[in-house]
Amino acid sequence: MAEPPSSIVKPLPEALLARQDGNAEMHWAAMAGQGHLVPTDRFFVRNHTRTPVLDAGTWRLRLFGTGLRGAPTRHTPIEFGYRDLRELPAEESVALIECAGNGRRFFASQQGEPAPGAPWGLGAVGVARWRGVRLSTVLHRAGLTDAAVDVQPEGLDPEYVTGGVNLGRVRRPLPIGKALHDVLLAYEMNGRPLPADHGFPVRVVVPGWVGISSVKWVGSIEVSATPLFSPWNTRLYRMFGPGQPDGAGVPLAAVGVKSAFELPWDARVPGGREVVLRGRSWSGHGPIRSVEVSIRPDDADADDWRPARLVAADRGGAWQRWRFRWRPPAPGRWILRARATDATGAGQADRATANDLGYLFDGIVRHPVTVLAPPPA
Ligand SMILES: Nc1nc2c(c(=O)[nH]1)N[C@H]1C(S)=C(S)[C@@H](COP(=O)(O)O)O[C@H]1N2
Ligand SMILES: [Mo]
Repeated sequence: MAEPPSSIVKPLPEALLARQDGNAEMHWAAMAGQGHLVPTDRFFVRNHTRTPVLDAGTWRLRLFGTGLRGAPTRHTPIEFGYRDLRELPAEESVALIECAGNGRRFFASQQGEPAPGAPWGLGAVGVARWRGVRLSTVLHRAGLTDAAVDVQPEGLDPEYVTGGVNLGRVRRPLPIGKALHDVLLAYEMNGRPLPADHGFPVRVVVPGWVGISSVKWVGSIEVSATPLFSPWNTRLYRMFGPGQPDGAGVPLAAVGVKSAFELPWDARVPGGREVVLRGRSWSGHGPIRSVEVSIRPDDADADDWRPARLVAADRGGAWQRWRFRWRPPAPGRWILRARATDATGAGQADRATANDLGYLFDGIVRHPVTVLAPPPA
């Protein structure tokens, strides 16, 4: 039987990516032996609808709003073409993009608190080398005024319809402080023009913030002297639920702390000899300072934490690789755990804060492996 048509353009080899509806999740085993960056062929894809195929020759970025000199309107925007952007001073940024729902399935499997939405494991995250123009450069050229408080990039992909309601094109306000700080309008990913699925010809890259901030296929940017609202900062991408003040938290910004082993789920590990376990940890709030690993035969809370060795080349980077030597004491089922602490002191606990839409899972993931019997001597 033929595969259903994909909303994604790039090939999705089973060894690298797992298809789930319109999205594709990276397999963590596909990062084993890789450097700091996630190769583009295995970078996760999250589409609200489908990847549009756009023409850089006719593409325009249109800026308008009350935060620009002369307050140009949607119909009288300041325009930039692809070549205009390419001629502006270029900058590179090695930045992490993580879906706010990454790790969502552990709310159900570890805490008995299921949440609707894409049932991501830990593979909705990636680090790439992005090249483009600073958003601040384009905003200043477009006539940014001191009155601007929010900017709202909007994508050129189809309008998003959910539960019978058309929410319009994907768009989400970004506070002017972050917009001017380290945000890129990227046209290259890992040294090549952006692939269609990752936002060709131009996407926003907001380092360390929830992926929805990094609008792909950007076609316009509203710059406003008053706060902006869209479904993506009001009814979506906030923490909803009983634990929240008035039932809803602030719009999500930086991602929390997470750790992942570069192993398949239910990996088979050779017995009878020392193995080196590898993984990565990250946080949107700052560099990772330490990582600890605990390995037990059961699912009980761990108390035997020991430090992992951090890869020196990643210090201060977008994420931190680490390794941990382990000699399995016996064949059978073992539970691997890793927990990290970032430069702000934020860490990972046994449970994450439950919330209605299953965002920001930052709990310690219990990763099962099977240790094989050693070969006879
Ligand atoms: N225009 C547009 N931008 C978008 C999206 C989208 O559906 N449309 N998805 C967002 C979400 S939820 C995430 S997690 C990231 C994923 O980026 P990637 O597909 O390049 O990994 O893109 C964001 N930007
Ligand atoms: Mo996302």
